[in-house]
Amino acid sequence: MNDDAQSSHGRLIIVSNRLPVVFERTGEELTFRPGSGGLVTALAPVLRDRGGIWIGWSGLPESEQQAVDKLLSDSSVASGYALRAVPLTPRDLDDYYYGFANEILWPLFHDLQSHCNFDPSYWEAYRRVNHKFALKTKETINEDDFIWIHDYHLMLTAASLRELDVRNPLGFFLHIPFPSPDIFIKLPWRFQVLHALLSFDLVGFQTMRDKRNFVQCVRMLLPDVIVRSEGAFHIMRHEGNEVRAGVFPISIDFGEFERRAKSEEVAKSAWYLHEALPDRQIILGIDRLDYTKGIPYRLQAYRNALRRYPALREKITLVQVVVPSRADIPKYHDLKTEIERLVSEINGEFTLSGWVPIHYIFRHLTRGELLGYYRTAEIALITPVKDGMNLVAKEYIACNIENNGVLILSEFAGAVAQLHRDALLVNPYDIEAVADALHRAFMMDQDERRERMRRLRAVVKRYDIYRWVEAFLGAAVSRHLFDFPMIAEYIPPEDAPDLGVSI
Ligand code: GDG
Repeated sequence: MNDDAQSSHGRLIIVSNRLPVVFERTGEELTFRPGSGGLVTALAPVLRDRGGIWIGWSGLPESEQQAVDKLLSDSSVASGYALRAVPLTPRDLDDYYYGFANEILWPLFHDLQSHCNFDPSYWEAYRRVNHKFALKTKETINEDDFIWIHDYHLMLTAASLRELDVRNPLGFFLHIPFPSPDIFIKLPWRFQVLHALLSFDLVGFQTMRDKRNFVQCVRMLLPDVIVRSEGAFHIMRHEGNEVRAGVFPISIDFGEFERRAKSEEVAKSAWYLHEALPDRQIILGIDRLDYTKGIPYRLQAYRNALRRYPALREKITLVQVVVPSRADIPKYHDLKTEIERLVSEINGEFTLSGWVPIHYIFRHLTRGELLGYYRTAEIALITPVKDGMNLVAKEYIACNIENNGVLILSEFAGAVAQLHRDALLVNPYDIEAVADALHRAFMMDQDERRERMRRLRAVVKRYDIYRWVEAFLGAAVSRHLFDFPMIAEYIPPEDAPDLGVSI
C-alpha cells in the first residue's frame, strides 16, 4: 500500500474507465485540464474535503505512460486530490473497451442483443483489464479508504480486488440500465458477471426497474443466494458477503446550469439563435451518435408530424445536434449514414423559401452554444429507445429559466421515473404518438407550460448531483438504510395497454 497515504484514513477512491481530465500534448510538453462532466463537478469537493484519489485510463497511448505518471504525481497537490493512471495497451483498448464494453455490454444492457458481437477474446480482455484496474487500486489505497467503482466497464474489479485480498468497503454505480433476465441470460458470461457484482458491498442503479431486473437475475441464475428486501434496499447474502442493492437516480449541478443559463453570454447566444429562426418554435434534439438514442425514429416522427399537421410547417424547426462518438465502430458509421439520409429526405420534401425544417449539426458544441440552445428551445424532444438516465433532459429543465419549455420524453429513459408527471411521455417507436406529442407541445398555452416547467424545475433542483453523491456515500457508510426519495412507479398512460412497467 501507498506509504504517503498511511497517515490519512477514510478517503474516497473513485475508479472509472477514464480519468476526469483531458490531456494535451504540444511538442515536448504534456499538460492536462479538468474535464467538464457533472460527475467530476460533484465529486471534486468531496475528494478535496475528505481526501481522495481518482483512478482511470488517461486516454493516451501506453508510450505516454511515464510522462503521464510524472505529470500526475507532480500535480496532485494542486488539484486538491490525486489522479492515478491505469496503462492500457492498444490490444486492451480494442478488446476490452471497443470489444467487450461497447460491442457486448452496451448493446445488451440497452436491450439490443442483435447488435452484440459475443467474441470470446473480448471476455479474456475484459477480465485482464479489470484485473489491471484492481492492481492499480490495490497499490494506491489505504486500509480504511472507501472505493467507489463506476459503470459497466468495471463490473469484475471488485471480484479481482477480493482475490487480491483487499478488504476495503466497495461500492459500484451502474450508469446504464440493467436488463431483464430474458436478455441478461443471453450473455455467455452471465454467471461470472453476476457473481462478480456480488463481491461489492453496495450496488447502485439509476431506477427501480434496473434494480428489480438485477435482483430477478440473481434469483433466477444464482438460487443459492439469499435475497431479502429491507426498506428501499435489497440485501443479498452470498458466500459470507452481504451486498446491498439500491436506487440512486443521478442528476446534474442544477445551480450551476441555472446560473450559467442566466449569464449575459448565454442570453445573447439564445437571442441570436432565435433571431435566425424568427416566428417559430425551436424543437431541440441533442444526442451522442448512438443507436440507443432513437434518432432515426425521431426523424420519422418529425416527418409524420409535418405530413399530418400541415399547420406546423414554417412554424417549427428541429435543431438536431449529433455529437460524434465511437466512429471506429461500423454500426455507428451506418447510423450516421441513416440519419443523414433521413435529414436530407425530410428537408427535400418540405423546405420552402425561408424555411428549412431540420437544422442538422454534426459536431461537439461548446458549453456556451449548448446552453444557448437549452435556454432558447421551446420544446425538447428526447426520445431514446433506452437510456440509463438522460442528463440532457435535466439540463434542459435547469436552463429553462423563462419557464416556457415543454419536455417530450421517452418512456424508456431512466429520467421518466422522476419527471413523468410533467413531461409529455412517448413511446419512441410509435412515430404517430410522437408526432401527436409534438403537435400538443406546439399548441400548449403559456399557463400550462409554466406550471409543468415550474414543477419539473423543482424536482431537478431538489434532487441534484450533490444529493446523489450524499445519498450514495450515506448508504455506503451507514448501517441505516437510506431511502432515496422521488422514485415514482411509472404508470403507462390511461389509454395504453397496461404494460406492467415500473421504472
Ligand atoms: C451515461 C448513460 C446517464 C452532449 N452534447 C454536448 C454535450 N453533451 C453532454 C450533455 C450531457 C452529456 O453530454 C450526455 O449525458 P447523457 O446522460 O445524455 O448520456 P451518456 O453520455 O450516454 O451517459 C446515461 C449518464 O451516463 C449519467 O449517469 O444519464 O443514461 O448512458 O451532460 O450536456 N456537451 C457539450 N457539447 C455538446 O455538444 N459541451
